[in-house]
Amino acid sequence: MTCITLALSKGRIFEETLPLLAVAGIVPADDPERSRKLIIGTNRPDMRLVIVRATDTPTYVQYGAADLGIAGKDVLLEHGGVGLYQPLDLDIARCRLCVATRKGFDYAAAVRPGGRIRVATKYINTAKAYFASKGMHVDLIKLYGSMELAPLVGLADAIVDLVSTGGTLRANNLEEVEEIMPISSKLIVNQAVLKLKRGLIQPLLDAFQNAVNGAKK
Ligand code: PRT
Ligand code: MG
Repeated sequence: MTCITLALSKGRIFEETLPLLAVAGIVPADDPERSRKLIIGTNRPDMRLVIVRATDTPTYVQYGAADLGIAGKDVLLEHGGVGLYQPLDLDIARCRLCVATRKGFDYAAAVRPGGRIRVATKYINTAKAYFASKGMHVDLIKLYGSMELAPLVGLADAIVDLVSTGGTLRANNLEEVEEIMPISSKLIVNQAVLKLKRGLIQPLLDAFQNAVNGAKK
């Protein structure tokens, strides 16, 4: 039997994907928040889920270890999208990628021609492209978590990070000074797999498309 493997990260992507899977008639056999299993079956004998770190999802799909996956645009931009087909924006796990500084920091002055700022982020590629497109000179510092701390302790003048409610920025006396782009999660498919397993994958793509259309109504 030909099988399909879908890569998902636990947390918000898993939770917001559940209703879409339900519309497609797919019900996971376990809850990854409770189970320690990394491979989870579903009610469909030809479909299973693999639970991965959010930043690893494109890698599993790129190499065909998973046939398809769901990943944030933030993660996809950093990955570069090699070997991936991105047929559908699922409009879930929405937030925005922003530049933020300490409240009161004169960002406008700091980024004037000739100025130079230090920016901490885990989105090095995206940040580099963004500031270059604006002709700004920045020194980028790679972090792996809690970017919000960096400006507070003098590691950086600004951060590039995701914001959804703004609560984390507020709690840390930071403010958003620029939006880089809106973010949502996309369905990604291994390019070779799409051709090889079209018969199995296409109905799934259609079901996801219907679920997204339904959710928008
Ligand atoms: O948590 P972990 O380190 O394992 O990995 P991860 O943070 O990459 O995964 P996860 O599950 O937290 O996020 C998966 C995807 O959800 C991201 O790649 C985004 O596309 C999307 N998403 C949507 C978010 C948020 N909203 C979000 N608010 N990802 C992270 N955040 C963080 C943000 O980085 C900041 O620290 O939440 C904080 C801000 O939230 P507010 O509500 O206080 O503004
Ligand atoms: Mg997180």
